[in-house]
Amino acid sequence: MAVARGADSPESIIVWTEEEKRYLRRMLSLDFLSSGEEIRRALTVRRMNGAGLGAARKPAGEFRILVLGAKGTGKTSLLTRICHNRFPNPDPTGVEAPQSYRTTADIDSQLYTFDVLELPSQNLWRNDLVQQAIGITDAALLLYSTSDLPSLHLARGLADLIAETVITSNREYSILLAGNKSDAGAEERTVAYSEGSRVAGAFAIKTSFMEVSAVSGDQAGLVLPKLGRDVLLLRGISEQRREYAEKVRREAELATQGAAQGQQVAGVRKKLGLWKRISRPFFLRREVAQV
Ligand SMILES: Nc1nc2c(ncn2[C@@H]2O[C@H](COP(=O)(O)OP(=O)(O)OP(=O)(O)O)[C@@H](O)[C@H]2O)c(=O)[nH]1
Ligand SMILES: [Mg+2]
Repeated sequence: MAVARGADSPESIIVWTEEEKRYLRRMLSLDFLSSGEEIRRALTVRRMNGAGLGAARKPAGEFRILVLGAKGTGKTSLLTRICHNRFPNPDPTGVEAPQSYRTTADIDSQLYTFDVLELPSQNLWRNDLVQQAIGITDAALLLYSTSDLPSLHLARGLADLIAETVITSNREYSILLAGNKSDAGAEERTVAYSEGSRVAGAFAIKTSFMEVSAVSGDQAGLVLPKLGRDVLLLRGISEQRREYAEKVRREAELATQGAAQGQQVAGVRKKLGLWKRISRPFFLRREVAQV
Protein backbone atom coordinates (compact mmCIF):
# COMPACT_ATOMS: atom_id res chain seq x y z
CA MET A 1 0.00 0.00 0.00
CA ALA A 2 1.35 3.44 -0.88
CA VAL A 3 1.21 6.39 1.49
CA ALA A 4 -1.45 9.07 1.30
CA ARG A 5 -0.56 12.10 -0.75
CA GLY A 6 -1.29 15.39 0.96
CA ALA A 7 -3.56 14.58 3.84
CA ASP A 8 -7.11 15.86 3.57
CA SER A 9 -6.53 17.17 0.04
CA PRO A 10 -8.92 16.04 -2.72
CA GLU A 11 -6.05 14.09 -4.26
CA SER A 12 -5.45 12.33 -0.97
CA ILE A 13 -5.44 8.75 -2.12
CA ILE A 14 -4.28 5.77 -0.19
CA VAL A 15 -3.44 3.20 -2.78
CA TRP A 16 -4.41 -0.32 -1.81
CA THR A 17 -3.36 -3.38 -3.69
CA GLU A 18 -6.02 -5.43 -5.47
CA GLU A 19 -5.62 -8.15 -2.85
CA GLU A 20 -6.18 -5.66 -0.04
CA LYS A 21 -9.21 -4.17 -1.77
CA ARG A 22 -10.68 -7.65 -2.22
CA TYR A 23 -10.03 -8.42 1.40
CA LEU A 24 -11.48 -5.14 2.65
CA ARG A 25 -14.52 -5.50 0.42
CA ARG A 26 -15.23 -8.93 1.86
CA MET A 27 -14.36 -8.00 5.37
CA LEU A 28 -16.37 -4.85 5.63
CA SER A 29 -19.01 -6.35 3.33
CA LEU A 30 -20.98 -3.13 3.38
CA ASP A 31 -23.35 -2.27 0.58
CA PHE A 32 -21.80 1.10 -0.08
CA LEU A 33 -18.52 -0.57 -0.93
CA SER A 34 -19.83 -1.75 -4.27
CA SER A 35 -17.97 0.33 -6.82
CA GLY A 36 -14.24 0.90 -7.05
CA GLU A 37 -14.76 4.64 -6.65
CA GLU A 38 -16.80 4.13 -3.49
CA ILE A 39 -14.25 1.77 -2.04
CA ARG A 40 -11.60 4.37 -2.62
CA ARG A 41 -13.70 7.06 -1.02
CA ALA A 42 -14.53 4.89 1.96
CA LEU A 43 -10.91 4.06 2.48
CA THR A 44 -9.58 7.56 2.02
CA VAL A 45 -12.18 9.66 3.80
CA ARG A 46 -10.48 8.55 6.97
CA ARG A 47 -9.38 11.57 8.90
CA MET A 48 -5.74 12.17 9.42
CA ASN A 49 -4.73 12.78 12.96
CA GLY A 50 -3.50 16.31 13.55
CA ALA A 51 -2.51 18.75 10.86
CA GLY A 52 -1.66 16.14 8.28
CA LEU A 53 1.21 13.90 7.49
CA GLY A 54 4.51 15.22 6.39
CA ALA A 55 3.69 18.90 6.95
CA ALA A 56 6.61 19.25 9.31
CA ARG A 57 7.95 15.78 10.03
CA LYS A 58 8.19 12.80 7.78
CA PRO A 59 7.12 9.47 9.29
CA ALA A 60 9.99 7.14 10.05
CA GLY A 61 7.87 4.09 9.27
CA GLU A 62 4.39 2.65 9.16
CA PHE A 63 2.42 -0.07 10.90
CA ARG A 64 -0.78 -1.88 10.14
CA ILE A 65 -2.85 -2.74 13.13
CA LEU A 66 -5.83 -5.05 13.30
CA VAL A 67 -8.36 -4.34 16.04
CA LEU A 68 -10.46 -7.30 17.05
CA GLY A 69 -12.46 -8.54 19.97
CA ALA A 70 -15.94 -9.61 21.02
CA LYS A 71 -18.99 -7.54 20.12
CA GLY A 72 -19.42 -4.47 22.28
CA THR A 73 -15.93 -4.51 23.81
CA GLY A 74 -15.46 -0.93 22.61
CA LYS A 75 -13.35 -1.33 19.48
CA THR A 76 -14.98 1.56 17.63
CA SER A 77 -15.09 3.72 20.76
CA LEU A 78 -11.42 3.16 21.53
CA LEU A 79 -10.37 3.85 17.95
CA THR A 80 -12.40 7.05 17.95
CA ARG A 81 -10.78 8.03 21.23
CA ILE A 82 -7.28 7.25 19.95
CA CYS A 83 -7.67 8.84 16.52
CA HIS A 84 -10.01 11.77 17.29
CA ASN A 85 -9.64 12.12 21.03
CA ARG A 86 -13.36 11.91 21.61
CA PHE A 87 -15.91 9.32 22.64
CA PRO A 88 -18.34 8.57 19.82
CA ASN A 89 -21.94 9.68 20.11
CA PRO A 90 -24.18 6.69 20.48
CA ASP A 91 -25.43 5.82 17.03
CA PRO A 92 -29.25 6.30 16.91
CA THR A 93 -29.57 3.15 14.82
CA GLY A 94 -27.55 1.27 17.40
CA VAL A 95 -25.12 0.23 14.70
CA GLU A 96 -21.65 1.73 14.82
CA ALA A 97 -19.91 1.33 11.48
CA PRO A 98 -16.61 -0.51 11.69
CA GLN A 99 -13.75 1.90 11.62
CA SER A 100 -10.61 2.09 9.62
CA TYR A 101 -8.25 4.93 10.28
CA ARG A 102 -4.88 6.27 9.28
CA THR A 103 -3.24 8.18 12.05
CA THR A 104 0.19 9.01 13.42
CA ALA A 105 1.89 8.60 16.76
CA ASP A 106 5.32 9.25 18.20
CA ILE A 107 7.65 6.48 19.28
CA ASP A 108 10.87 7.66 20.90
CA SER A 109 10.53 11.10 19.30
CA GLN A 110 10.02 9.65 15.84
CA LEU A 111 6.75 9.96 13.96
CA TYR A 112 5.11 6.76 12.68
CA THR A 113 2.04 6.16 10.58
CA PHE A 114 -0.58 3.67 11.74
CA ASP A 115 -3.22 2.12 9.53
CA VAL A 116 -5.77 0.77 11.95
CA LEU A 117 -8.55 -1.53 10.90
CA GLU A 118 -11.45 -2.77 13.01
CA LEU A 119 -12.54 -6.30 12.28
CA PRO A 120 -16.35 -6.30 12.37
CA SER A 121 -17.40 -8.67 15.12
CA GLN A 122 -19.66 -10.67 12.79
CA ASN A 123 -16.51 -11.74 10.95
CA LEU A 124 -14.88 -13.15 14.08
CA TRP A 125 -16.33 -16.58 13.36
CA ARG A 126 -14.83 -16.70 9.90
CA ASN A 127 -11.32 -18.04 10.43
CA ASP A 128 -10.44 -17.39 6.79
CA LEU A 129 -11.32 -13.69 7.09
CA VAL A 130 -9.51 -13.33 10.39
CA GLN A 131 -6.47 -15.04 8.89
CA GLN A 132 -6.54 -12.75 5.85
CA ALA A 133 -6.70 -9.77 8.18
CA ILE A 134 -3.72 -11.11 10.13
CA GLY A 135 -1.91 -11.64 6.83
CA ILE A 136 -2.01 -7.95 5.88
CA THR A 137 -1.23 -6.51 9.32
CA ASP A 138 1.82 -6.30 11.62
CA ALA A 139 0.13 -6.55 14.99
CA ALA A 140 -3.24 -6.96 16.65
CA LEU A 141 -4.99 -4.93 19.30
CA LEU A 142 -7.03 -7.64 20.95
CA LEU A 143 -9.79 -6.13 23.03
CA TYR A 144 -11.92 -7.54 25.81
CA SER A 145 -14.17 -5.74 28.24
CA THR A 146 -13.32 -5.67 31.94
CA SER A 147 -17.04 -6.10 32.61
CA ASP A 148 -17.48 -9.12 30.34
CA LEU A 149 -15.54 -12.27 31.24
CA PRO A 150 -16.64 -14.23 28.13
CA SER A 151 -15.01 -11.51 26.01
CA LEU A 152 -11.67 -12.42 27.63
CA HIS A 153 -12.27 -16.09 26.82
CA LEU A 154 -12.97 -15.15 23.21
CA ALA A 155 -9.79 -13.04 23.15
CA ARG A 156 -7.84 -16.09 24.28
CA GLY A 157 -9.29 -18.16 21.42
CA LEU A 158 -8.45 -15.39 18.94
CA ALA A 159 -4.88 -15.20 20.27
CA ASP A 160 -4.54 -18.94 19.64
CA LEU A 161 -5.75 -18.46 16.07
CA ILE A 162 -3.34 -15.55 15.54
CA ALA A 163 -0.40 -17.51 16.97
CA GLU A 164 -1.21 -20.57 14.86
CA THR A 165 -1.51 -18.42 11.72
CA VAL A 166 1.73 -16.48 12.15
CA ILE A 167 3.77 -19.44 13.39
CA THR A 168 2.64 -21.52 10.40
CA SER A 169 3.57 -18.74 7.99
CA ASN A 170 6.80 -18.00 9.89
CA ARG A 171 5.92 -14.32 10.40
CA GLU A 172 6.72 -11.86 13.14
CA TYR A 173 3.51 -10.61 14.74
CA SER A 174 2.67 -9.17 18.12
CA ILE A 175 -0.47 -8.77 20.18
CA LEU A 176 -1.54 -6.10 22.61
CA LEU A 177 -4.24 -7.55 24.82
CA ALA A 178 -6.22 -4.64 26.24
CA GLY A 179 -9.02 -4.69 28.78
CA ASN A 180 -11.32 -1.79 27.83
CA LYS A 181 -13.82 -0.01 30.14
CA SER A 182 -11.38 0.34 33.03
CA ASP A 183 -13.50 3.34 34.06
CA ALA A 184 -16.43 1.11 35.01
CA GLY A 185 -17.14 0.85 38.72
CA ALA A 186 -16.12 -2.10 40.88
CA GLU A 187 -19.66 -3.47 40.79
CA GLU A 188 -19.50 -3.76 36.99
CA ARG A 189 -16.02 -5.21 36.80
CA THR A 190 -15.92 -8.96 36.32
CA VAL A 191 -12.33 -9.34 35.12
CA ALA A 192 -9.50 -8.37 37.46
CA TYR A 193 -6.39 -6.68 36.07
CA SER A 194 -4.31 -9.66 37.26
CA GLU A 195 -6.53 -12.08 35.35
CA GLY A 196 -6.12 -10.19 32.06
CA SER A 197 -2.38 -9.95 32.64
CA ARG A 198 -2.15 -13.69 33.43
CA VAL A 199 -4.03 -14.60 30.23
CA ALA A 200 -1.78 -12.32 28.14
CA GLY A 201 1.31 -13.93 29.66
CA ALA A 202 0.21 -17.35 28.41
CA PHE A 203 -0.10 -16.39 24.72
CA ALA A 204 2.28 -18.20 22.39
CA ILE A 205 3.59 -15.08 20.62
CA LYS A 206 4.89 -11.72 21.85
CA THR A 207 2.09 -10.09 23.82
CA SER A 208 1.80 -6.92 25.87
CA PHE A 209 -1.01 -6.13 28.22
CA MET A 210 -2.80 -3.04 29.50
CA GLU A 211 -6.19 -1.77 30.63
CA VAL A 212 -7.71 1.24 28.87
CA SER A 213 -10.83 3.34 28.83
CA ALA A 214 -12.35 4.79 25.70
CA VAL A 215 -14.67 6.86 27.90
CA SER A 216 -12.05 8.57 30.06
CA GLY A 217 -9.18 8.19 27.60
CA ASP A 218 -7.09 6.58 30.32
CA GLN A 219 -4.05 4.88 28.75
CA ALA A 220 -5.57 5.31 25.25
CA GLY A 221 -2.63 7.42 24.08
CA LEU A 222 -0.23 4.60 24.92
CA VAL A 223 -1.92 1.95 22.80
CA LEU A 224 -0.43 2.72 19.37
CA PRO A 225 3.09 3.55 20.62
CA LYS A 226 3.10 0.28 22.55
CA LEU A 227 2.00 -1.70 19.50
CA GLY A 228 4.53 0.09 17.29
CA ARG A 229 7.37 -0.43 19.74
CA ASP A 230 6.65 -4.17 19.92
CA VAL A 231 6.60 -4.42 16.12
CA LEU A 232 9.92 -2.55 15.91
CA LEU A 233 11.37 -4.84 18.53
CA LEU A 234 10.32 -7.94 16.58
CA ARG A 235 11.59 -6.42 13.34
CA GLY A 236 14.93 -5.73 15.07
CA ILE A 237 15.14 -9.27 16.39
CA SER A 238 14.22 -10.73 13.03
CA GLU A 239 16.86 -8.53 11.33
CA GLN A 240 19.46 -9.68 13.85
CA ARG A 241 18.53 -13.31 13.20
CA ARG A 242 18.80 -12.74 9.46
CA GLU A 243 22.20 -11.08 9.83
CA TYR A 244 23.42 -13.86 12.12
CA ALA A 245 22.22 -16.57 9.72
CA GLU A 246 24.03 -14.73 6.91
CA LYS A 247 27.20 -14.51 9.02
CA VAL A 248 27.07 -18.24 9.81
CA ARG A 249 26.52 -19.00 6.13
CA ARG A 250 29.48 -16.80 5.10
CA GLU A 251 31.72 -18.37 7.75
CA ALA A 252 30.74 -21.85 6.61
CA GLU A 253 31.49 -20.83 3.02
CA LEU A 254 34.89 -19.41 4.03
CA ALA A 255 35.64 -22.52 6.07
CA THR A 256 34.87 -24.71 3.04
CA GLN A 257 37.05 -22.51 0.84
CA GLY A 258 39.75 -22.50 3.54
CA ALA A 259 39.63 -26.28 3.79
CA ALA A 260 39.97 -26.61 0.01
CA GLN A 261 42.90 -24.14 0.00
CA GLY A 262 44.40 -25.90 3.01
CA GLN A 263 44.32 -29.15 1.10
CA GLN A 264 46.06 -27.48 -1.83
CA VAL A 265 48.72 -25.94 0.46
CA ALA A 266 49.18 -29.26 2.23
CA GLY A 267 49.60 -30.85 -1.18
CA VAL A 268 52.24 -28.26 -2.15
CA ARG A 269 53.97 -28.68 1.24
CA LYS A 270 53.89 -32.41 0.77
CA LYS A 271 55.47 -32.03 -2.64
CA LEU A 272 58.05 -29.56 -1.25
CA GLY A 273 58.82 -31.99 1.58
CA LEU A 274 59.42 -34.72 -0.91
CA TRP A 275 61.50 -32.40 -3.06
CA LYS A 276 63.60 -31.39 -0.03
CA ARG A 277 64.22 -34.99 0.94
CA ILE A 278 65.32 -35.87 -2.54
CA SER A 279 67.41 -32.76 -3.09
CA ARG A 280 68.94 -32.44 0.43
CA PRO A 281 71.82 -34.74 -0.10
CA PHE A 282 72.62 -32.87 -3.32
CA PHE A 283 72.60 -29.43 -1.57
CA LEU A 284 74.56 -30.82 1.32
CA ARG A 285 77.07 -32.14 -1.12
CA ARG A 286 77.34 -28.70 -2.73
CA GLU A 287 77.71 -26.95 0.64
CA VAL A 288 80.48 -29.37 1.62
CA ALA A 289 82.14 -28.82 -1.71
CA GLN A 290 82.11 -25.04 -1.25
CA VAL A 291 83.79 -25.24 2.18
N1 LIG B 1 -17.96 2.34 30.42
C1 LIG B 1 -17.45 2.25 29.21
N2 LIG B 1 -18.22 1.95 28.15
C2 LIG B 1 -17.66 1.88 26.94
C3 LIG B 1 -16.27 2.10 26.73
N3 LIG B 1 -15.99 1.93 25.44
C4 LIG B 1 -17.14 1.61 24.85
N4 LIG B 1 -18.14 1.59 25.73
C5 LIG B 1 -19.54 1.25 25.44
O1 LIG B 1 -19.59 -0.08 24.96
C6 LIG B 1 -20.57 -0.21 23.94
C7 LIG B 1 -19.94 -0.80 22.69
O2 LIG B 1 -19.02 0.12 22.16
P1 LIG B 1 -18.49 0.00 20.65
O3 LIG B 1 -17.37 0.95 20.52
O4 LIG B 1 -19.59 0.13 19.69
O5 LIG B 1 -17.97 -1.50 20.67
P2 LIG B 1 -17.48 -2.37 19.43
O6 LIG B 1 -16.50 -3.35 19.95
O7 LIG B 1 -17.02 -1.51 18.33
O8 LIG B 1 -18.79 -3.11 19.05
P3 LIG B 1 -19.09 -3.93 17.69
O9 LIG B 1 -18.52 -3.14 16.54
O10 LIG B 1 -20.56 -4.03 17.64
O11 LIG B 1 -18.43 -5.24 17.85
C8 LIG B 1 -21.13 1.19 23.74
O12 LIG B 1 -22.34 1.28 24.45
C9 LIG B 1 -20.11 2.11 24.30
O13 LIG B 1 -20.68 3.29 24.79
C10 LIG B 1 -15.47 2.43 27.88
O14 LIG B 1 -14.26 2.66 27.82
N5 LIG B 1 -16.13 2.48 29.10
MG1 LIG C 1 -17.53 -1.38 16.31
